[in-house]
Amino acid sequence: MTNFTPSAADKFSFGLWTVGNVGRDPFGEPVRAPISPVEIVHMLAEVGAWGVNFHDNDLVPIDATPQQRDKIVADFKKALDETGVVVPMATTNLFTDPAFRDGAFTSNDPDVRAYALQKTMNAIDLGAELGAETYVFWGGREGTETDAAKNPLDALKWFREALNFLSEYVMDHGYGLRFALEAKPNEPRGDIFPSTTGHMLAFIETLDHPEMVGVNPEMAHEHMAGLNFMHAVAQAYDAGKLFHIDLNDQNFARYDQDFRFGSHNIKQAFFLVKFLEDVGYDNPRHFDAHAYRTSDYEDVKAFARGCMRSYLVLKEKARQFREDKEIQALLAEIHGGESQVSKYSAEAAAQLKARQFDRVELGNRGKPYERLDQLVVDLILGVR
Ligand code: GCO
Ligand code: MN
Ligand code: MN
Repeated sequence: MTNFTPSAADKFSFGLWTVGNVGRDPFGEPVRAPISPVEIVHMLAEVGAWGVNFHDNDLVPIDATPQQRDKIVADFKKALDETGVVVPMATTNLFTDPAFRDGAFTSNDPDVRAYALQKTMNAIDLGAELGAETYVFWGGREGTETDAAKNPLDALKWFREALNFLSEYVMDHGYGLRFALEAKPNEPRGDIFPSTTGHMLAFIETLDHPEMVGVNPEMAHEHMAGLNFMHAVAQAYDAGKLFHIDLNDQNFARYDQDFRFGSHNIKQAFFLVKFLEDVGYDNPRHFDAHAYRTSDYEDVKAFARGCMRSYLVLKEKARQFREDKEIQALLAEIHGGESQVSKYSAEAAAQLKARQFDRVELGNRGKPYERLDQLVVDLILGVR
């Protein structure tokens, strides 16, 4: 039995914007005083996290002078060195500044699109300088409220051009970064594109350098779209594109709640963790969540510890699932032997056409999924 203490091997990371979230919402002012990136790194070390991620402007304010930038980066590096916290991922803020009111790479304004590229190149330099290996693209305002304003084909073309440009930029500089595209269906735009992980996976294949581009699926975002997150993650993994993951929690059919991982849909969180552990996922496990607005910073630490603890508890449950004799016996029964058809040949097709099936008997075969699922529920609830 483990004590659920996080270790570097778990690759648990948090964004500066997550534990540093000051609790502003559309209806209310901040409830927590801002804390510096250096303080956040120390807090993350204290709770046992492995990595810290940032948007360019989480670390360096958008209007900082080059001298201010250098001082901030030096202080941040010192905190990383002192604590051993690493920077696995970096990204660009392409949504806060009013310049991005109509999006960044997909703004209808070509000057804004060019500015977004310039800002991202600078942010990539910053990320690479701090050791990031993954660069996330979340299109915060890439979208519309009215389809009268923007043609999605133009938006896709502009987004593609931007990613192609930036891929070459990364290669040209020998940065070795991989891109991870993060989808979200809406908020803050009425509709954001591409809207789900599935859309992103299809889009990646249209790029000039698809091999360096994967996805960063987020649990809350797929839940906002009413989808099964684990299925999206599995499809990304199957495509060799699961470069990064944003873990949090969320009720269905709500705004982006960004709750503590494992706090709401425990069963879905279990199947997700089980999937990641079963396949041996080895990229960062990033908690893109924030503490309740009611929390003070002590409670923010409880939030961060809780994200990691729930992951590790569910990992232990996944191990129990694998070792549970009754569950495994049921699974063996359910899976019913080897596939009988795999590769096409004229002979295999002819044989299959000639075979007699007892359709009625096939239809009478029940599956003990209720029994199986209750065993899983008992396991998750801790009574097995
Ligand atoms: C959101 C997103 C962001 C991104 C972040 C990194 O809904 O606000 O999830 O938190 O993950 O910008 O790209
Ligand atoms: Mn989100
Ligand atoms: Mn996210």
